[in-house]
This record gives sequence, C-alpha cells and structure tokens, in this order.
Amino acid sequence: MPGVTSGLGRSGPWLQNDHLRIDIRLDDGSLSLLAVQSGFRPLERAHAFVETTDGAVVGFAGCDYDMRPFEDRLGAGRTLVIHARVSGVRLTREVTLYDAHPFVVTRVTVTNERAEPAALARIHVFTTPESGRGRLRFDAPPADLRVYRHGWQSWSPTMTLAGNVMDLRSAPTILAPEPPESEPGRFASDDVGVLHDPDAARSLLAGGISARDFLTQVVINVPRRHVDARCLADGMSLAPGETVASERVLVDIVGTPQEQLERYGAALAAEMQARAPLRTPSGWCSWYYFYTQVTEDDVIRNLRALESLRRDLPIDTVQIDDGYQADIGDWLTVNEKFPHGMKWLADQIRGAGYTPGIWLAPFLLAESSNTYAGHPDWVVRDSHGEPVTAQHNWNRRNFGLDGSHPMARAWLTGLFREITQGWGYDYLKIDFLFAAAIAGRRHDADTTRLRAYRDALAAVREGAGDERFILGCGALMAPSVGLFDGNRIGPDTAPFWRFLTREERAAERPRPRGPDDELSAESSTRNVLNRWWMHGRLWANDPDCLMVRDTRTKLNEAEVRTAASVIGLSGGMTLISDDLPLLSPERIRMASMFVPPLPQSARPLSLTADMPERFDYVDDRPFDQVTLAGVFNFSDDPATRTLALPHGDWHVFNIWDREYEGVRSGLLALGDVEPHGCRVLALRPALGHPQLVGTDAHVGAGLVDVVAAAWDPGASLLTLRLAAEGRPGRSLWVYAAGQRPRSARLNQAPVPLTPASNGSWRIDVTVDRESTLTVEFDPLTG
Ligand code: 9PG
Repeated sequence: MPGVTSGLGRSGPWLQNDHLRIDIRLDDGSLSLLAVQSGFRPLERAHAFVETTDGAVVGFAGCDYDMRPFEDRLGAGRTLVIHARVSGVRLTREVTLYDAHPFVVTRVTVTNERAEPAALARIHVFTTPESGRGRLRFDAPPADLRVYRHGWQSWSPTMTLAGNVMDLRSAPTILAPEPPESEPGRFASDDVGVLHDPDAARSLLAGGISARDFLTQVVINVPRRHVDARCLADGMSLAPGETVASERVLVDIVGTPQEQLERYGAALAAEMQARAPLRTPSGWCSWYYFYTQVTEDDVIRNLRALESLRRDLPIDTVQIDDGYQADIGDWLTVNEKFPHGMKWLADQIRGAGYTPGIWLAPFLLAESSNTYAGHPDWVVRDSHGEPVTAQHNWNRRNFGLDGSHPMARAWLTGLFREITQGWGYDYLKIDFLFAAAIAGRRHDADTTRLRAYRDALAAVREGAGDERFILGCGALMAPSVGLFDGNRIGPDTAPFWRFLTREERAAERPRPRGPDDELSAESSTRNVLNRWWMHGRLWANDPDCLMVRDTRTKLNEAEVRTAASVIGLSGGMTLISDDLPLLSPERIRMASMFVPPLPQSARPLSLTADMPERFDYVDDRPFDQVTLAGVFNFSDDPATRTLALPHGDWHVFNIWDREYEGVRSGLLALGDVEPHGCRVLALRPALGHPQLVGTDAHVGAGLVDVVAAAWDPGASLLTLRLAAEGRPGRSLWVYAAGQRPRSARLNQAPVPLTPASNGSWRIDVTVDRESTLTVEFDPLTG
C-alpha cells in the first residue's frame, strides 16, 4: 500500500495519496486540492489567517515548512507544517493527509510574540478567495447548487437549501451562536457544511472534527463562490508568548454529500472519542402527553400499563420529564404533584424491571429559583454585568450557568451524584444545555464559551458516573461528542404535523412548510432525516418521541405512520410518549413495530431538498439481504410515487399494509401517496427458490425478528430462526417459487399456513423465545 507520498514542486511542497493531491504555496501559505480519481479541482489557494478583535488580520507570507510522519486515532499519514512570522505573530498551518482517507485535515496555531496581549476574534482555518484565482469552481448557477447547512444545537433546523435563497433565521441565544445571515445565498453552517452540485455530482464538505475550545462555523457564499471555515475565538486574550491552536478542520472533495457526512462523522467520533452505546435505548417518556402537568399517579399508571404490555412493548427505560421539580435550578426540591418523592418513584420503576430516567435542565437557573438567589454569581452576564436571559420559558427568565465557575461546577457534580446515587436514576435527559454556551462574560475572563460548556458537561459526567446513560437535549452537537451517550437531533415533535395559527388553518390553502418552522412533527421529522449520519457514530440519535395515540392529536393516520417510519428507519432511540392505558390495541400493535430500534440507520437517497423523500435502510446479512425503502410524500397534496428497483428481480413487501406485492423489476409504481404519507417496502432479491419475503413482527420485516434463514434444496426445506425480538404474535410471508408448501412447524409443532397474495403463504405464529420455523415443500415433479 503506497500511502502518502510527498515532494517539492515549483511553488512549494505537496502531499498525495490515492484520493487526494494537496499543493502548498510557500509565498502565501495557501493550499489547493485535487480529487485524483475524478479530476475535480474545486479550489486553489485556500488561505488561513487570524483576525483580532480590533479588525486586524494576520496571514501567512514567506513561509518555511517541514514534513513529518504522523499518526493519531484516524490512522497514519504525513503532516506538512508551514511556518510564518508576520507582525509579531508566529503562525503555523498543519496540513495532514492520511494514508487511507480521501480528506485533508488542517489546523492553525497562533503564538503572540508581541509585548502586549492580543484579543482574538476568529481563526480562519480554511478560506477560499472571493475573487480571482482560487475562487471555488462550482459552475452551475446558485439556484442549481445546494448547501447542506447544519444547526448549532439539537433543536436548530438542519437541511439542504438551494444556493440562491436566504439562510435560516436561527438566532442567539437559543438556536444559533451568531445572528442570522442577511444576504441571499450566504449560509452560516455550524460544525460542518457542504456545498454540492447534484447534476455534476461534485461536492465539498468542510467541518471541525475537534470541538474543545472554539465553535467552528462554515460560511458558504454561493453567489460569490466562497467557503470560509473559521473558529470563533470569542475575543479571548492571548498573553505575550502564549500559543493557541484552532480546532482541526476536515475538508473533503471526494464522493457524494452523504458519503462525506458519514466520513466526517466517523472522523469527529474518532477525534472526540465518542461513546456510542452498543444498545440503543427504548422507553416511555412523560412529556408529549402530560407536559408540565405530569403527576406521580400518571407515571405509576403508565408503569402498570407497561408491565401488562411487557411482551408487546419490551422497552427498557421509563423517563420522567419536566414537571416534578419545584423550580428550574431547584432540582432536589420536588413539587406537590410527586408526594412520595423522586427516590420512591425510581424504586417503583426499577422494581417493575425498568431503568429509571429523569429530566433536568442543569445549565439553566430561573430568576425565581433558590439556587439563583443563593448564587447570583454563577450565571453568564453581559457587558453591563446583568444576567443574560438564555431562554424565556415557564413564564420566567432563565439564566445560563457559568461553567467556568468552580463552585457552579462543584454544585453540578454534587447534584448529579445525588440524582444517580441518592435517588437511583440511571438515565439522565439533560436539557437546554446550549445555555452554558451563550455569549457573555464569565468568571474566568479568558475562557471561551465552548470550554465553559464542556467543563460544565464534564462536571455533570463526573457526578453521574461513567456507566450512566446521558442523553443531551438542546445541546451543542460536535462539542458534546465524547460526553453523551445519546443526543436529541431535532426540534420538539408535537401531536400536529405543522404549527398553524387558527387563521392559517381556516384558510383555503393552509400555509406551506417553511424552513424555519419549529415544534411540529414535520420539523422534527426533517432533522431526523438530515442528521442520520450521527447515529451510532457520535452517539445514539434521539429522534424525539413516538406518538401513536388516535385521541388528543391532530395527526391523521398517514402522518402518524410517517413520523413513526422515519423514527424507526433512523435506528434511533424509541421513546413512546402517550398515555398508554388509553391506547387502542391497534395503536399498541403499531408501537410494537418499533421496539427494539433497528441496529443501524437509514440514509437519505439524495440531499437536494429540505426534506428528503427517500430514506433507505440497507442490510446485507448473508442469509437475508434486505433493503427497507422509505418513500415519502412531504407535500400537502396527494402525489404519485415510483421506486426504481436496482437491476434484477425483487420481492416487494409492503410493511404498513402487511401485503406481499410480488416479484417485481424496473420501475415500481406506488400509486398516489396521501399528503404527509409514506410507503415502506421491504425489498429482497428473488432467489428462485422458496424464501422469506416479509414479516409484521417489526418495521424491519425480518431484520431484527429473523436471525437465520436457510433453504435446503435436497430436502425442499426452508428453515428460519425467529428471534424473541419483535412482536410475539406475528405473521411471516414465505414465497413458494412455484412449489407447494406441505407443512409449517414452529419448534416441531404444526402451525397454520394460509395462501396469501401473489404466490406467497402466510404463517401465523406466537414467539416468546428464539424459535425454529420450518416449512416443508413438495418438490416439483414432472
Ligand atoms: C421540557 C421539554 C421536553 C422536550 C425538550 C424541551 O423554545 N422553547 O420554548 C422550548 C420549550 C421546550 C422545549 C424546547 C423548546 O422542549 O426538547 O423534549 O423535555 O423541553 O420542558
């Protein structure tokens, strides 16, 4: 394996591997990138420079360099280090190419060699010129280009937009770290951003793979053909002689946006030492039915319902949400709705065989709380010394906890020790976390908002212990990797598809979906589709709760199926948030299709619209290759949908209709799909002999409920190993391939075989433990 080679060209040194060639210019420290296999050369002269708070800019000129072998968690390669000394500042630019990766990783360090401190505004790590040589080479008009723009925190909308529209209106303090952009075609994407040309199949991703000190923003100006990946330094002061390093920025110009985001996620996970759990939790959550009105009795009633539904809904966690505490910040004082206290309730939950889970907003202090009254110095303040309102909610102002204050951190550690070891909660949903990262003055004047945020999270983890499950919410994304086990990846869902005012609802044509919509099943679904690449890499994705109720909801059945299908296909955490005793048997049956979560995640087929309408899950276990194709209609009118099958003959099983649709090839017509509706199909290659084509035990239609399959042509025997996972009372569909099944047996005992559609047979079984199903066929004679 050749790995990375290097040499010295006319203007400076170069690095190359099988995928990428990087040329450096020593006169200005810039670099150019060439994708070796496609010949794509989107940029020349990507610069790096530092900006101080007084607006002065220091860049590279007249550089030296050295080259070294390099190895870290991402693998082995070579690093080129360029040095320059310009107006009292020493700059280095590290450019790393790995043997096996198609991307470059680059970082800038700044040393203040002046006699006085320097206040840093931004470190621009990878910036293409806005004019002249080095402008990005994306030739299509802005309207034909696409930008994947990623939001700052869990609730921040994340989607693909056309290159000529206005960026989202996300703003501080809640949804973004900086005010929104005001020029059409200019986008500020947090952590990572992608510019791509879907027609020419060319894509450029830039993103920070470390996030310990600075927020990384990727600004993409499509009309000006400009990308700027920069670290926000918050005005931090660099003392004489002191050195600071930017975050490490990855740039990838190979393959599709989906491949690039998945590679970026893997690199971020490796660099930040992610702790994605082996098993993704499933559970019940009080919020989306009871909201703040939840009582002890509501939790107990649902706990009893879960016990009686244990076979159909074998979830593992019971999580109490917002509503038990006396005030935001006064977590250990419980209100009158929980008369036995929270330790008692945890004991009840554990006694019933579930993991006790609890919600807190540990980085918010309400103005009315005792904690704030006792410690007004623990919150982030503005330049006048006034506390900054992180979020107005619960009819009061809530301030952001200052993670740089050692006493505030000690309080966090003690609080989480009490909630876990004292009360007995092993699953912690920690919410409104962005509040520790808002802009403002902190106890440690030299820290950055990101350091304060991560220090606060580390204090939480210290109190909670390494083994407890921490779910972030309202949380920064890249900066939380390594500290969370799970993270919410979208805005709150709701029992309505889109938020509409009364007038909008009454209008003949209700308001169409907007990219800035918050709090709805629709906007929650949108983020789940667009943040698939995080799941299992950075943490377990929390797509927000599943609601299957058919009372006290404005969601129609098509919308319930769509929201559930996206959650299910995403492989993310499955938390049911209904009042379980009120659910009909049909809706419990529906919920049972999503427990346990699928082992991986589906992926959008394209990233060209804000809501991808194909979300496909591919599993190629050798004995049963399955693609779950999620086909959606996110428009407000019925729409015809088709599905282009890959080459060959495919068994098509319709998961929601529980119907085998036959052996198909070419273009599959799916007919009219309802507004906000979907089809979910299990596709299996037709093998020419009897085989499993679908089940209704789980949305995976065999993926989790069937663990082995074998066809014995000599004995004309199909053997299926059925898992305990999946609904116990279930049907399996077997395709007979022109043969006639004689009998079916579950663990040797005969079970009924019923002729079903398109040459298939349905077998109804009840499975309580791993079991063997055999189907014997009459061999074809003459
Ligand atoms: C509890 C809830 C649930 C929910 C969280 C979070 O902007 N807002 O006013 C706003 C309020 C609540 C909210 C998100 C935003 O929801 O996502 O799952 O735990 O807190 O209060």
